[in-house]
Amino acid sequence: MQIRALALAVAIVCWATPGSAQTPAKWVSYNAAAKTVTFTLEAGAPGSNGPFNFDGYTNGGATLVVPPQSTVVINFINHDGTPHSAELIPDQDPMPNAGGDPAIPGAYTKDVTQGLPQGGTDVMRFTAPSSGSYRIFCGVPGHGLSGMWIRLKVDPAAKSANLVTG
Ligand SMILES: [Cu+2]
Repeated sequence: MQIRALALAVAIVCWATPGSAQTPAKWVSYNAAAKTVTFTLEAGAPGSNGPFNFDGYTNGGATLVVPPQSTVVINFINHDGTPHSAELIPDQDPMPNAGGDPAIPGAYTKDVTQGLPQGGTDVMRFTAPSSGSYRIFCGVPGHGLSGMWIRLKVDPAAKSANLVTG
């Protein structure tokens, strides 16, 4: 009986660890010399509340803050069985149902409305303007509206890149 209780406790700890161990530093890095932001964007990141998330965040719950005029490289991967994509759109309501033209040239994955299959990857690469607020949303119809989006902010005062949560 004691062993069974211990096994259960270990199982609970192991189950809880992947989510709580994910820190924002895992997702973003900044090369000051090259003025380049590198961001990992995982659609359907495991260990979080449902698969319709980016890096475990939904409904604007995380903001990628980048310096003005920086080069932004976003490495996208879809972990989920449902196809997903990513596109930069203006930070305004109403949010579109599906992907269209990106807010900044180059700021979208391939197959924006169709989505990339499980394991699919693509790289978004664009230059940040001097300032502005945007959303990174999934362009597959209905996904953004169901909460599959986070924020990107070009902060004129930013000297580095950060993922701000909460
Ligand atoms: Cu999606």
